[in-house]
Amino acid sequence: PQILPQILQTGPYPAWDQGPLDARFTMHRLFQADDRAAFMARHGPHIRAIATRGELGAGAAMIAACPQLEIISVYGVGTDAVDLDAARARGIRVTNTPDVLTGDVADLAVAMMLAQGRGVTGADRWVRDGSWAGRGAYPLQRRVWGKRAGILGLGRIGTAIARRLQGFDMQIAYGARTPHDDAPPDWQFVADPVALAAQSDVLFVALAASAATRHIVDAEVIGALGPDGMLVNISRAANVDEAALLDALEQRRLGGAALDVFEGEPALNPRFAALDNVLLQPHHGSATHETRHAMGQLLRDNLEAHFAGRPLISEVL
Ligand code: 8YV
Repeated sequence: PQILPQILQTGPYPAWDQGPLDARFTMHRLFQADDRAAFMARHGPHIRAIATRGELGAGAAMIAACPQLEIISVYGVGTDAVDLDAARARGIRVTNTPDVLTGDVADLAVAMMLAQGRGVTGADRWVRDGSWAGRGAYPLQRRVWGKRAGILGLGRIGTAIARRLQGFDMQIAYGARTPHDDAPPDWQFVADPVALAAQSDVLFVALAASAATRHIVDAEVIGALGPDGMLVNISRAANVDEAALLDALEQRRLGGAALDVFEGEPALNPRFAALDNVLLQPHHGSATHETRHAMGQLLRDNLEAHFAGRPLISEVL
């Protein structure tokens, strides 16, 4: 019988992905193992690929436990949880799922801005709990359209957010390492995150997370955004100093925040739940049927391409 490539699977996939993976590869489900160390000791030596998810990744220890490892295929665009240096040092290839999720993540970022800005979830509760009939009109909110947006990170997702915001007649400024020559001329480049925050009503964090971007949104940036400003994070929690953010929200030094990502998620710092000036979302920027099907397909297509000796489709390393 044919010996199928052995793949380490770090987390669950939907049935429509698991079926085709099981048919084509021998999948070793680490997340179902009672004793993970024993599981790795038994299967690690035979593993040729790791199929992982953006937030679970493959750290140095996992990579070291797989001496035959050839490729890490990430179900997600963010590869911050993969030890890229360790992979690079051993010539291990890494793929992700860019492009297919860009529009959905940008949609959610804009939805979060609108929901937080106009009090959409509070207004829903107001209707449901009878407050509308009992207490009268919902409190007035702040206008969103026409305001000044700052986009930290003008990659695929940041650009898709900015294009959507143009439809709300918002002024666009962006923070990046260098100006983007292909950006529309009316999108202003602001190198310093503090300066960007100071001139923004809404600051979007759309940066790929790395050691270099850790806590790039710090107390100073949050202070510059100010009591009328809103922070929207659809990237990674590590890009924001969460303790400084909680302090500012509690002390009303920041107007509001809309967050799809949290330190230690899915567990949440309990201070968040007590706040009425923050919108909380369960890391679901890419979570539509359409996009998740496309992400699973791309993950498999990269693995298939690798084992067939064809060029990878979306290669990080
Ligand atoms: C997750 C993401 O990967 O693309 C990313 O970087 O964070 C998400 O798409 C997704 O939740 C699957 O785990």
